[in-house]
Amino acid sequence: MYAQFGSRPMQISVIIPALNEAESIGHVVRSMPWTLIAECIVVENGSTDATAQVATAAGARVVSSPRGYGNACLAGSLAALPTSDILVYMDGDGADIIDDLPRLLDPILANEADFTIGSRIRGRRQPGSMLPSQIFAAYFVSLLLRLFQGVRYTDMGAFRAIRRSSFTQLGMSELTYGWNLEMQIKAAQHHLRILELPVDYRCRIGGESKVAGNLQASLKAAVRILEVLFRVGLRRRERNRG
Ligand SMILES: Nc1nc2c(ncn2[C@@H]2O[C@H](COP(=O)(O)OP(=O)(O)OP(=O)(O)O)[C@@H](O)[C@H]2O)c(=O)[nH]1
Ligand SMILES: [Mg+2]
Repeated sequence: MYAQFGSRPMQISVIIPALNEAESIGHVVRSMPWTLIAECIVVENGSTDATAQVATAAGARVVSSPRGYGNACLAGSLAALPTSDILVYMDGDGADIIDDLPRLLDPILANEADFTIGSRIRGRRQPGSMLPSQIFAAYFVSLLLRLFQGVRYTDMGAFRAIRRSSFTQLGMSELTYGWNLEMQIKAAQHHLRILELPVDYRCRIGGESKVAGNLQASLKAAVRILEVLFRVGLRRRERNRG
């Protein structure tokens, strides 16, 4: 059913950045479709709770990285098995719905896309799972991306899958909460085949919000997102003008 890489089936690595997610990470890792994926990597950097131990006990490979969300995503990507063909990213708080994973993988496995991104805006959201400010940010950034990059996204959610060879092409460098957006902009700039698909979303199943529910962190994330939008987006546009 799935595409082959040479003579073998394509291999999938799931990468989960997790900071103080001991309450949820065990459930998230245990819910993985183990017959479909080759490995689940949990990237931890500075948790003060038992995130690493719980994740290991649930079957994940735990790696550590310097501080920061993008740093964790990058470290997880670099730690993926050398034989992995597709990298999947999702959150460790149980908000992403693992049943949506095949929907993100299928177009890549069928060689119809290089990058698939879940849109919570287009999916079904549990009430309260996204704050009004997050929904506004998703619409606002989508509008700017359409204007600056000519690409249509509706969200900047974490749940996504990318062909590993395409990921390598992007040269990801943003080590903060701007990581997700940088990937989206660079995917467009590198002319990847991008497919946005609806995914469902629920409230985190335990623990504390590191971003959306924390005013200071949200403001910092907003600044980083805007910075990435203008630094990565405008710079490449100017270069393209030659
Ligand atoms: N390793 C690592 N993980 C992080 C860091 N910051 C956030 N995360 C993880 O990134 C994911 C997203 O963070 P959340 O706190 O869920 O952010 P959010 O989804 O905007 O907020 P909620 O709506 O409350 O869930 C979670 O799995 C976090 O544990 C970090 O600095 N390092
Ligand atoms: Mg969350």
